[in-house]
Amino acid sequence: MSHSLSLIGSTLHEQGFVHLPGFFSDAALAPLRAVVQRFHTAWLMEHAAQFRAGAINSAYLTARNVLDRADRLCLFRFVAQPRVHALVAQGLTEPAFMNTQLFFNPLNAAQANYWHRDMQYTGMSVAQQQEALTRLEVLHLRVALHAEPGLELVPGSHRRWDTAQQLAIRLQREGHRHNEPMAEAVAVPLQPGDLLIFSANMLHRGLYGLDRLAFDILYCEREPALLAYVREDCLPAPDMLCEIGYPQLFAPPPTLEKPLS
Ligand SMILES: O=C(O)CCC(=O)C(=O)O
Repeated sequence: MSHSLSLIGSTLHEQGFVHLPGFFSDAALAPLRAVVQRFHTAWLMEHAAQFRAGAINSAYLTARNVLDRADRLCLFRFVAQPRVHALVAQGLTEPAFMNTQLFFNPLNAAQANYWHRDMQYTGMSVAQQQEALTRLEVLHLRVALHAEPGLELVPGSHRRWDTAQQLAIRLQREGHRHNEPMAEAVAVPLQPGDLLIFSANMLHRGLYGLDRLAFDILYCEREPALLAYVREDCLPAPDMLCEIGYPQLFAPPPTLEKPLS
């Protein structure tokens, strides 16, 4: 690794993101690309209406009923490989696997992108989002499978609440649109094999174009409020765990408390 782990950790802590160009070799990427392509082809066939309606991402690639055992194992091994685990451990105290997503281009090339913090889609009020900002950390690890314009991010915003203007833009208030340029943003274009780690809590938006097909792995702190988003059918079966590194990453979602009878 060309950067030291502690420098990656401190950059992630201060900026909210780290770009590691060429982190994965072509050889490491080839099996992942093939599995992802199989998932994407199946997804497009099954979700044609959603794609036509403007979808730019899919999720739950490791679900039991989509890919076969060998493909799922390939994904789990990728998620839990030592080099990746070492990075995730720089940003999270007790990391847990949360989900996988795939980001691609909209059917309509003119479709607008949108600034957001991931947490705004969980049903939290604005006050709750502000309170949760530094408490509920989720990291995206974006693996670029092809060249893509990447993401635009506002450095430091994972630890800092929106300015009045940023809030108006991302929530489309006071006549603002969520695809307006945002002051202080930096764009991070990606090449195949690049890894971009970023906090889901920060202000960010995807940049559409080129052949973008990005595999995002989401890891979170082992907090019940976050583990509640883990889908049990997306975790490895017990007989797979011995074939995967760091099985402790795959924490089952918290069980619902039994109602008192
Ligand atoms: O790439 C995109 O379109 C958006 C990515 C994003 O918002 C995310 O990963 O949370």
